[in-house]
Amino acid sequence: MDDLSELKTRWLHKIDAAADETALEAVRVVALGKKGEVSLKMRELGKMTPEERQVAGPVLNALKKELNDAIIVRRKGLADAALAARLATEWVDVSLPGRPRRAGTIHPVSRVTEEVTVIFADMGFAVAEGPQIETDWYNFDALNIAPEHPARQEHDTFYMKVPGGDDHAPSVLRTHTSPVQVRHLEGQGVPCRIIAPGRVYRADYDQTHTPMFHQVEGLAIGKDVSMANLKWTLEEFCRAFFEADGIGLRFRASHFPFTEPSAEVDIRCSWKSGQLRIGEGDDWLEILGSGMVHPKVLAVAGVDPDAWQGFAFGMGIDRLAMLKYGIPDLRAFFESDLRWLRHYGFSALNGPSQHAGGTG
Ligand code: 2NM
Repeated sequence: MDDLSELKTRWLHKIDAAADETALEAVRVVALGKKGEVSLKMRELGKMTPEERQVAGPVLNALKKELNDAIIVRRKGLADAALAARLATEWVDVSLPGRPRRAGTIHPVSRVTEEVTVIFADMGFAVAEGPQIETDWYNFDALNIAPEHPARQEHDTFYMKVPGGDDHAPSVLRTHTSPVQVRHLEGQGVPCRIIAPGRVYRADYDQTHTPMFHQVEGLAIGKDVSMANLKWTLEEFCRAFFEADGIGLRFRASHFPFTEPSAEVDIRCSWKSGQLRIGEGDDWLEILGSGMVHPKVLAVAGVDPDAWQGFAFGMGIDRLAMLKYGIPDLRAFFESDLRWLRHYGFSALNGPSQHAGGTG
């Protein structure tokens, strides 16, 4: 059995020399596989005498087992070494800071719309919406703005060409969100307490005007909703929005076709070294228009003006944003300049609905 001893030494050496698991498997196939060297030796047992076989059989079996065991040990060693090598090169430092990814920001108009919505929601106002392309009837006539009324020109209305023939009501881009409120009265009736925030359009462009801007209007109708309720509501709103308790407001008689009486509201402010401060000082800044809804407007919307009354108001969301957050040029609001958006934008993780806790 000397040749078996040589064979064993040779294969043990090859097993030891296998550089990786693939090489080791190749060695196993050539040594112990079906047509492997050891298997061929096993086959020779068949040609032996029983006596010879009784000696050679156990020796061959022992050899086969020894080589198999050596392969298992070697395989485990190679696998451990391979894992150790991967661990040494592929390790990840999970304590490293992540790659910075720039988060987007909430536009000041969106932010202020949310702030205003939250404040009025606390006072029981729901949000109403309507189309941005309106008929001139909803945008003007229903609001007591007659065809020859100068407001139609003052508003610098965008007229729309829409298919439908000559008897089709002219369409306009809404110049205010009041039509939303007329539609709401028609559809939902009274009593009501709503705000209508949204885009409005007027052909005007300079540092304080863009052809598209944002308004929020409010409407409260009840059996005995009064000018006093209007005054409290707007004072409460300004206190909450500008985060100043002793905020000074001035109600100045004015005129709108859709309200009677009408009042414009100024907020106290000061200009110190070019810095605008809201709420205190000796100057006044106009921030909104308001009044008691005109009986004609109620009647047109199907509400009996002898039984119901209420107030309405309107203000510019973009203008509120400029005042509260010190943004100088309205035009930049809609230029989508990323540096501007990053500078004046808000974190999405810091919404105004948590405003009870502070500045949001
Ligand atoms: C303003 C000023 C005063 C107003 C009126 C109505 C409606 F539809 F009820 F008649 N909505 N909004 C209104 C009143 C708007 O904006 C400066």
